[in-house]
Amino acid sequence: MLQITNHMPTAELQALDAAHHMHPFTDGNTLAKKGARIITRAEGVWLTDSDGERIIDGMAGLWCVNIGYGRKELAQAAARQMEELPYYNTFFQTSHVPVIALAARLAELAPHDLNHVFFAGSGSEANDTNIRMVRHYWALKGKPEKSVIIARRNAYHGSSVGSASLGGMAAMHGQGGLPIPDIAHIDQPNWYLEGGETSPEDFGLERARQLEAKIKELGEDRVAAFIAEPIQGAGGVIVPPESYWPEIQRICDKYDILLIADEVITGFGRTGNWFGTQTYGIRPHIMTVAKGLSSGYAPIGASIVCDEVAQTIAQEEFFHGYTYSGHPVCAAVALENLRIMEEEGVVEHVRDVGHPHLAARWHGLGDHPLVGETKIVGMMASLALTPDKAARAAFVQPGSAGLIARERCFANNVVMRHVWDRIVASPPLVMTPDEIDIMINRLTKALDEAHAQMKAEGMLK
Ligand code: PXG
Repeated sequence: MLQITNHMPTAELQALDAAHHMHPFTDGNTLAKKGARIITRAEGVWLTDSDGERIIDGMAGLWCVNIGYGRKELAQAAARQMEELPYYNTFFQTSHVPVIALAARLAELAPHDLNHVFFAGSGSEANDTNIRMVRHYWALKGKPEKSVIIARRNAYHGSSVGSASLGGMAAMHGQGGLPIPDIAHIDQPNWYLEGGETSPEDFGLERARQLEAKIKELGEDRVAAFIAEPIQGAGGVIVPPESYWPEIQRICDKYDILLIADEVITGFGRTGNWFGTQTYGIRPHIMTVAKGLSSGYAPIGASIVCDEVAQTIAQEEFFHGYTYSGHPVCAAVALENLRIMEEEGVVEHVRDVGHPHLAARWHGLGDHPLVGETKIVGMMASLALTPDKAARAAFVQPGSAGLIARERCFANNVVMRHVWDRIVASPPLVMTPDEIDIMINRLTKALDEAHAQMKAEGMLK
């Protein structure tokens, strides 16, 4: 058997990667020419690559490694559980200790009456569960025609057929015959790009009222649910105007439709509270969680469901479930992660230390000639790149500037994502002020270099 080790030369690893590994969301031919960056180790907020470079992780992996890398307690929890009970299912009227403990803990942490947990292996799977659960809920209520789920353009809810249908990414819908039937989309509350001369608060109300208009257009008797991320993550960390969520809540309350908050990114401390719904005062019937639930150490997701919906679903067999629903090893890792988060006060660290320091530095970037807007809630942040600050202008080729800036970040050993021409950051929640300074100093240098390159290429006004 081929031995793949960390001591192989980078070029050999890259060649094998290009020959055999199909990457998610990647243009395979372009990557094959360039060669993937190969990460070999990580500790705290620092990654090490196969050339021995030390890279500061401004993305917590993929918005998930909230407690940072290298926590031995999580490895030990996984090893202990593997020895005791590596697998058992939760079908056929059986259960096991880690899944019981995790469900009870989540019921304790989740706000108001979100007391029931249906487990999945990822956020995509959990959102697929939600599609079936809310439609089945209305069928059990004697209203099977209430099956349309309203979501938003530029939302991200996952990559499976169902969850990508909920998502509002046009490029994803263009591949593989999406969306599935009975999904409708309204516009996102992206004031910077779409708000024009309207004030942010009026724009927030306008965009929320699209939900009301869509419910009226379809008929209240056809609409099952509305799903949204409290703050869009993969869409570019789009922070809604303050007026947005209260109006959405009013509309969901007025019309008889369920509210699903997709907390896959915003859950577990990211916004400075345990959940983004608490930051915005939202009362969802279902919350989708994944990522930060285990800090990415093990694949696990879940739908956390309110009493009324869970009690209705319990009326008859729900023909739905995954082999790994409530996997004992993943559940044990998630429990240990939540224990550490609570005992070490990670959410308080975000609120009292991480956010204030990062926010001050992040807003400081607003003075940069390339930056048109800075946004931050808790420890998720974005900035809009612009060729012309005063005009809130967009680049002629959307995404071109973001890509250059992202490449300069990589070259300066700081990981950030770009979404079109927004740069987004979502570092491990445990990042210290000194580490935040290193991250922002590297980002500033990357922006300076990107600015010089764009100037040379005639991309700026
Ligand atoms: N909901 C939200 C809000 C997400 O951000 C999912 C659901 C799907 O979760 P899984 O575990 O199935 O991936 C996500 C995932 C990016 C990026 O590039 C973001 C995600 C996943 C992959 C890439 O920003 N978010």
